[in-house]
Amino acid sequence: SDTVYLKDYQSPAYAIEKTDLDVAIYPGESFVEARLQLVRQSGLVSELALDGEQLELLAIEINSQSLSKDQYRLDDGKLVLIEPPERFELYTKVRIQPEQNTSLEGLYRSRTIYCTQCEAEGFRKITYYLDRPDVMSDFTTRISAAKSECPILLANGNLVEQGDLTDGRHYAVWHDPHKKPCYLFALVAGDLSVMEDHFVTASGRNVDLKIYVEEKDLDKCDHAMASLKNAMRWDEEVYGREYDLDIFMIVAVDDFNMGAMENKGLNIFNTSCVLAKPETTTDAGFQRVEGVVAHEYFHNWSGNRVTCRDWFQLSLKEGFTVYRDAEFSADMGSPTVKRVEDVAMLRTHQFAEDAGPMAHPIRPASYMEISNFYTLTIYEKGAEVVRMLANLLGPELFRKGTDLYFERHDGQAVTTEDFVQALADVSGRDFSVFQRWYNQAGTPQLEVRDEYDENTREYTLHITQSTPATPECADKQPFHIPIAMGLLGDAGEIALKLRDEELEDLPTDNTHRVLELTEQAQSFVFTDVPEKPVPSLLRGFSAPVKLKFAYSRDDLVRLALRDSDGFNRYEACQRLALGVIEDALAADSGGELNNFTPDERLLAVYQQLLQEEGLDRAMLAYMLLLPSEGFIAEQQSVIDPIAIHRARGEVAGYIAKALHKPLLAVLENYDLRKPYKPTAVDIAARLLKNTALEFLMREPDQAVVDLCVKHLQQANNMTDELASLTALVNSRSPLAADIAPQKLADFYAKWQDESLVVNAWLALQARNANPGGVERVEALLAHPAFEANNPNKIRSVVGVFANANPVNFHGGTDADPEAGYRFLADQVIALDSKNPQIAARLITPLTRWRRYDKQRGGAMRGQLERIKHTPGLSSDSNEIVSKSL
Ligand code: BAL
Ligand code: ZN
Repeated sequence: SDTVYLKDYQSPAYAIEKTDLDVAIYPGESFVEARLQLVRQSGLVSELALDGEQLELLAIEINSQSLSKDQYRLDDGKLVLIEPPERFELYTKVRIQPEQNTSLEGLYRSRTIYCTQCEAEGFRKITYYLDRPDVMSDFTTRISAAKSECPILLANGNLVEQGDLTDGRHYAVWHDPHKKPCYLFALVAGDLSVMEDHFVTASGRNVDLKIYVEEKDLDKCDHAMASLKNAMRWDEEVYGREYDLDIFMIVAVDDFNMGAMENKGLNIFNTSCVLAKPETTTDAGFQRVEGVVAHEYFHNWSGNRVTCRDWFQLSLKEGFTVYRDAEFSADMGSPTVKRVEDVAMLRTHQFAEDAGPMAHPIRPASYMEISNFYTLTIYEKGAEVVRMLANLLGPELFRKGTDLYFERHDGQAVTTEDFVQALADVSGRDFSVFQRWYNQAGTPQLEVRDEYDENTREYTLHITQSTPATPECADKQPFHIPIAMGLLGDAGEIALKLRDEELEDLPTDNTHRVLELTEQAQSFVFTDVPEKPVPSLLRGFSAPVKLKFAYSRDDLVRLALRDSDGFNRYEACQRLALGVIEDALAADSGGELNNFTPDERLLAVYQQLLQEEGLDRAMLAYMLLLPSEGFIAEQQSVIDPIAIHRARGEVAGYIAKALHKPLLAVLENYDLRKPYKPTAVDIAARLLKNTALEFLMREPDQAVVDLCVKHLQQANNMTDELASLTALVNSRSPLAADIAPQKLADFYAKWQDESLVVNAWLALQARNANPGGVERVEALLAHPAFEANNPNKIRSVVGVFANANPVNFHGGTDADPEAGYRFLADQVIALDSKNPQIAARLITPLTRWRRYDKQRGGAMRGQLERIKHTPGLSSDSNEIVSKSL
C-alpha cells in the first residue's frame, strides 16, 4: 500500500453530524444499515470518498433517492460519491460476514460472542464511512439478533430502548451523547454473564459498572472491578477528571489483537487483561489487569474526550495514557519497583526498536500501515516524554497544564503540539528544543566526564550528547534532556550548589538537582564540594537515554549500597553485574570460561543487600536478578546470543553456589500457607522467594529439588505454582530433568480448562532455554491446547520463542542452525492472510538481522526475503519486511 505522510494532512471535506446504525446479526452474515448526516466543510467538492473494505453494497441512497451508476463508484476500498450535495443523508446497506473475519478488525466472532475492534481503521469493515479520527459524530446504534444466541446486546453510550421482535429475535438501541470518532465505536452481542457494581463520582453522580464475561469466568472479575473503582477515584483526585456517562462497561473476549480497547463507555478487553483470581493468575497478571483496566479507563479523557487529529498523533493519547497508568500503578504499589520494571522493559525492547530498521519518532512523519505503529516507541517512549514534561514542570504546574489541555480541547481532535502548548502556556516555559523528542527518532547517548579540583573545591560534570542516525534522519539536533542527579561523598550525600545559583534559590532538598542539557555539549560546575564524589546520574531514569560514565567498580558498589535514589541503586547493581558478565564473555571468547571467577565485589554487594534491614523485597529481588540476555545483547556491538547465554549462566551459577545459604534461607522462611493477596508487600515476598528458587535450581542438590517440588505441590496461588514449575523445567540438572516432563503433564491435566493458564503453560515451554527448543515449539503447535487463530496462543508459543528464548531461536537444531528462523518465517507466512496485524508483529526479531554476525544475520535476512516473496503478502507484513531489508 502507499505511504501516508503527515505533511499531506488535510481537514475533512465533510463532517458527519449524526450516525445512525442498524446492525442485524444472523448466523453467518450480518446486515448493516447506516444513515449518515453529512455536511460540507469547505468549498466545492467534486468527489467524496468514503472508506469501506470487505463490504457487499446492497443499497445506496442520498436523501432517500436511490443512486444511479453515474452518481457513485466503488473502487479499491472506497465508495466515491460524485458531486455530492452540500448537506445530505447518505443511506447504505451492506452485508458482512463476522464469522469469516479472522483479522479481528471490524465486527467478528470470538467463540460465542460477536464483538468489534475499530481502532485504528476497522470501522471501514463495518460500513462505508469517513474512517479518520478527526470526523467526530453523534452515534445511535440499533442491534438486533436471536434472543437465545445473543441475549446481551451492547453498544456505546446509554441504552434508550429495547424490545422483542418476531422469530425469536430482539433488539436494543444505544445512544452515545458524546461526539466521537468511529474508531471508538463498539458493539457486542452474545450470551454473557455480568458482574455489577457502582461508583459515585466526586460530584455525586451514580455510575453503573458492569463487567461482562462468559459464565465460567464470573469468579475472575473482582480484581478488575476493584481496579476500575480505584482508577475512577484516582483520576478525580490526581487529574480532576470525572466519568461522564451513567454506565461504564467492560467486556472480555478471548480472541483479541491487542490488550484492550477504550471504546466510549464499552471497553472491550482481551481476557488476559481483565480476568484474575489467585488460583489461576500470577502477580504479574494481577498487575497487568490493574494497569490495563486503568489505562483504558483513563483514555476516557486522554483519547476520547480529547482525541487525535490523525494517526500520526497516536502518542498524544497513548504516551500520555501510559504515563497516567504508570503513575496510578506506582501509587497503588511501590513507585520505585514500578519504575524499575518499566525501565527494564524500555531499555531492552524500545531501545532495540529505536536502533533498528523500524525506528520512528513518537510522532512519525509517515507510515504505510498504521497498525504497525502501535509500538513501544509510541507507547513507552511516548510516556517517557510526558514524564519528562511532568517532571520539568513539577506536580502543580503539570496539573494546571493538563487542566488547560482538557478544557481547551474538550470535544476536539488535536495534535501533540496542542498538548505541549498547554503546558507551555501555564508555565511560561520554552519547549521549542523539547519538541524535538516528538520529531526525531533514536536513543540519545550521554557521555559524562567529571573533574574535581581540590584547590578550588569545584566539581565539574562535562556532558555531551549524540544520537545515532535512524532511517528518517541522519543528522540529529540536540535534545532537551533533564538529568536528575546527586553527588555521593564518602559519608553520604553532598549538599549541592551550582556555580551560578544564588543561595536563596537553593531548594529545600539540597542534595538533588535536575540539570537541563539542551545543547550538544555543556558543563555544570558545583562549588564547595569537599571531596571527589561519585555522581549519581539520571536518577529515577529521568530521561530515556543511554548514559556513559566511567564508573569504577568501587563507585558502583558505593551507589548500589548507599545512593538515596532507589532506582540508581538498582542501576548500579545492573552495571556491576553487566561488567562481570562482560568479563565472562571475554573469558569465553578466549576459551577460558572454565577458569573464570567473577569479580568478588558483585558477590559482596549481594551479600550486603541480603542483610540490609528494611530493603523492599521486590527491590532486593530486582537487584539480585542479573540483566536479561536481551538487555546484555543490546549492549554488544555484534550479538552472539549463544555466548551471552553461556556467560550469564556461568555467572548466575557461581552466585547460586556462593549465596546458597542466604538464598535457601529465603525459601525456607517463606510461608506457603499464607492466603494470597496481590498487595505490594506480598508480591515482593513472592518475587524474592521465586528469584531465590530460580538461582538455586541452576545446580540444585536433591534437597533443593525436593523443596521446589514441595512449593509446586503446596502452592495456593498461580504465582508460586508457575514459578516452581518454571524453575524445574528450566533447570539443567538431571535431578530436575527426570521429573519435569511428568510435572508439566500434571499441570496441564489440572488446568486444561483454564485457557489463560494454558497460555502460561505454553509460554513457559516456549521460553525453556534447554537444548531442543525448536522441536519443542513445533510439538506445541501440534498440541490440542494450541489454537491457530487465537492471538494469545500464537503469542504464547511463537512470540515467546522468538523474543524470549534467544539461545534456541538463534541456535536452531543440530541438523539445521537456521531452524529457528525458518520456524518463525513459516508461522508468519501461514498467519499473514488470516491475521495480518499479528503476523506483521511476529516478524520483529528477524528485522534485527544487522546486529548479528554474517552467518546468522544472513540467515535471518534470507527468511525475511522469503516472507517478502510470499504471494499476496499483506501490506502490514510488507511494510515491516521491506523497511528491514
Ligand atoms: N488504543 C488501543 C489500545 C490501548 O492502547 O488502549
Ligand atoms: Zn491506550
